[in-house]
Amino acid sequence: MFEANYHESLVPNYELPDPLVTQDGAAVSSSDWGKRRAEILSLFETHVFGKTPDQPIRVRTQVMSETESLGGKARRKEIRLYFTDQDTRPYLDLLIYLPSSASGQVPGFVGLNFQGNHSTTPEADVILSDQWMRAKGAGVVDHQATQEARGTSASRWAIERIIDRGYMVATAYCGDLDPDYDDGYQDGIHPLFHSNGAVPADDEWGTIGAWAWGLSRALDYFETDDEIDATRIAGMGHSRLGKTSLWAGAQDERFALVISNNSGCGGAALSRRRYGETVGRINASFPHWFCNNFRQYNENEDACPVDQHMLIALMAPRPVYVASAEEDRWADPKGEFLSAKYADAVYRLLGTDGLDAEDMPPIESPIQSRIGYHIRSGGHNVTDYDWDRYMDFADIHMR
Ligand code: GTR
Repeated sequence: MFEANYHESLVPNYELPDPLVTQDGAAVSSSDWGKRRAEILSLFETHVFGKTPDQPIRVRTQVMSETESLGGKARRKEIRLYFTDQDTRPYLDLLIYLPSSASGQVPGFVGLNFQGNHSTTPEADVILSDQWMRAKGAGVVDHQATQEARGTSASRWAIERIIDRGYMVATAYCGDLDPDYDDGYQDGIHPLFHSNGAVPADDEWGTIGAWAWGLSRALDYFETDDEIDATRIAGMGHSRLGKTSLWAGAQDERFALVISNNSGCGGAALSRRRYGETVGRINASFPHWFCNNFRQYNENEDACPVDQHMLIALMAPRPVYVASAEEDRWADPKGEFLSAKYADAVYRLLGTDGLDAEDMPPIESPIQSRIGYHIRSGGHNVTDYDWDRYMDFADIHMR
């Protein structure tokens, strides 16, 4: 039986791979960073998340709705992205709120949600997802959303606060891309790339890879919408979807800013610390999230050629924000902080500031240098406090 370690004294000694030394042992200068970056990205593809196919998919869009919202402060749009020539699944429904006051193209935030777009807002006319839902409760019966599911995740989506600060916010249901269960990749978007029941190879993408692919398709859409400034988009995600926003931002440098909210193991937390959730445990509970090769590092973290500080470093020199919660020990807040800290050297090499902190800051004392970090009180969640800090950070680094 797995028992998580929550004692700092029982964190084993470990040595982290150096993002600034190549696999051949050569020191990396700023002019070599591009090459080293490609090497690290390829290591994450092969050993952690799996390669994303580069076969292009023609995406068709359909405006499903467009209306005033929030008492006229916002305009709301629902845009469906079809990935085949048929009007059938898989497709991705983007729910977009734009500030009415905006003149010109607006910057903003995009992130996937856990429970369907209808869960992020109480507005009764948003499309109620008929897609499979993992969670039980919160208006979900037999894995299907009911009307009672409307707004059940609204506290995690500070839509009105975001609009009030002049940003766009867009979200989509992760299950539109790949339902969150281990089905051998026979639904969602995987079959578009692996036909006739074929499965991804050991170094090819799993579910997180599919979700990250979808965030890039949202960005493709923003590039075609002249109300949105696609060059100033922050990719944001919580928990498994924070692992996803990091992986999307690592692969797709069009994301101007990347936010990891309580992303934990396989996200911002250092795997070698083996504090809270571990690689072995996550691969056992969620065998479909990462590539099969990642299982080689179950109880064998030191053998992995990367650790998660190198995922943060793949954002450099773009602004990146890592957020933890005090009671979220499963996600290892200190391990999340240390990833941010050990990515700092790459930012400095590239001539920007990195993380302006040696040690973990106290609760609710955000650091807003080019690498941002905060730990707030409370548990595993996304709160207004988190969103307010992300907007402060975006004001500094993306406006
Ligand atoms: C947990 C999982 C975490 C985290 C979380 C979530 O069960 O162990 O890695 O992703 O779910 O997504 O809320």
